[in-house]
Amino acid sequence: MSLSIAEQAKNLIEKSEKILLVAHAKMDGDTLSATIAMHLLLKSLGKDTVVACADPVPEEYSFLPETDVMKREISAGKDFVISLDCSKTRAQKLRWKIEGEHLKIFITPGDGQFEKKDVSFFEHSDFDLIISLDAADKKQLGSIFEDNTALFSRTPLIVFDHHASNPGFGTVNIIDTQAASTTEVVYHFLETLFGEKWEKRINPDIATLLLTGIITDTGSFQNPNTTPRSLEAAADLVELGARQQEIIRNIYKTKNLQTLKLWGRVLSKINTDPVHRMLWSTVSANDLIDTGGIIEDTGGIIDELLATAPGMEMVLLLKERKDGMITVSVRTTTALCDATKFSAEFGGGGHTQAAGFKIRGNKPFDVVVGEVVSAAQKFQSKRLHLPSSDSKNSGEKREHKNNKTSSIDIIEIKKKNKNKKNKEKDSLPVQIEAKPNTKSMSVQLPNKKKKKQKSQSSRVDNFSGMLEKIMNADPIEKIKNTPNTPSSHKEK
Ligand SMILES: [Mn+2]
Repeated sequence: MSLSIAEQAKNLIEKSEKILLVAHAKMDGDTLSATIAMHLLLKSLGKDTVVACADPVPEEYSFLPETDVMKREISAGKDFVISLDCSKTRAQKLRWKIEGEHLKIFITPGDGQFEKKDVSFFEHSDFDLIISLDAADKKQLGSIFEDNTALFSRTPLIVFDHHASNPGFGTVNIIDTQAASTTEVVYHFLETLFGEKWEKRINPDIATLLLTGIITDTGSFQNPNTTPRSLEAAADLVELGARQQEIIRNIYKTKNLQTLKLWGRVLSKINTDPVHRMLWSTVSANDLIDTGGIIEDTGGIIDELLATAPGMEMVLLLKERKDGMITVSVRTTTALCDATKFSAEFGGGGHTQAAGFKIRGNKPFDVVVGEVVSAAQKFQSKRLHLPSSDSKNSGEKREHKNNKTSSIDIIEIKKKNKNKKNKEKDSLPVQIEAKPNTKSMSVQLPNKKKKKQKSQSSRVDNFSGMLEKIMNADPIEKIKNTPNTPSSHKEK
């Protein structure tokens, strides 16, 4: 971040009174905490702020301070202001009426008389400045941008972001692609904003918010975007009073029943292709309906898939939204496998090891899944210099994933740390391990149909009682026995 750009942003903030702060739609921990932290920081400078996001605050983040300031829509308009100088004459009474096409305003003086020269006019825009946090382009701001395009075109915009695909859509762009999160970008900006004693401006609430973005965007420091600089920032924030345990407890250790069911469903649908070193799973609209989960619940699943992907380079999670839009999250375990390059084939973007794209769902979800997986296989074939016939075959076989899966053997699901007491059983420490030499791995969660395997799945005893109960009640079983099986479940 060049100092001059940061200085420009500081100047814009200093001369603005009313500032609109916008988080990107489908809010995540980073955009939410960056936006609320900025709100608190600007409030401490005496600024009037409005904080908005097209989508609601996900439940797991409701523990964060001041999340109730977040508005779903804003009222932006250009007011015409009539100003009356009352320094010589006091205004006692004000009334107005509309006569024909005219609005007439009557001001009764307390004493003396008003003159023409006491009246002046000006336009008052709702906002002097807009600040976008963690959005890679304007479209990601969703309805906040779409419903207020005029406001966006007439108001200066500061963009804080860390996405490499960000074209710099602001008047001033503070985009640091090396930062793990937008909160990290904001953190590094504070020295410019507040000067020498900047650390004094960070109270425990602001520190907690800034740390939340770093923790959620690095998957709790597990993702490859974790850098010495982000670790350093995190350490500083803890020193400044960030409540790290509260963040971990609320985001990673609290999952409601629906979320657990949904995660179980997604983890049970893992497909692997060791030849192309890739792993993928899907969340269909039916998965959401059947489990009662919401699309926001799937946020951390991709990280869970990454953690369960030994030897895999590319991890895909394909989600079918209710409106038919299909979103694809792409993660890679090595920078050699560029997730942005693959996502760009579908018009998406992001970071080298964490990117994504969207597909308008004109085709059935299964077909799109097949096409994306096939494209990923081709991408990997080319990169790994695999014989071309190989990718062709895999591509053709893709619609029969199960045929390709040589065996369904492993099902080792256990608590990450079984010695820990039940305290942690609300967390989702699902670990799925592949047996060595297993060519393909498909994970089956235990259910009644698999009762014969009970002795084998007695390993599941390691699992917390709660999760076991949930899995026994997993609606997958019911669906399997229903004649009208939704197509998205047939792939099992
Ligand atoms: Mn982010």
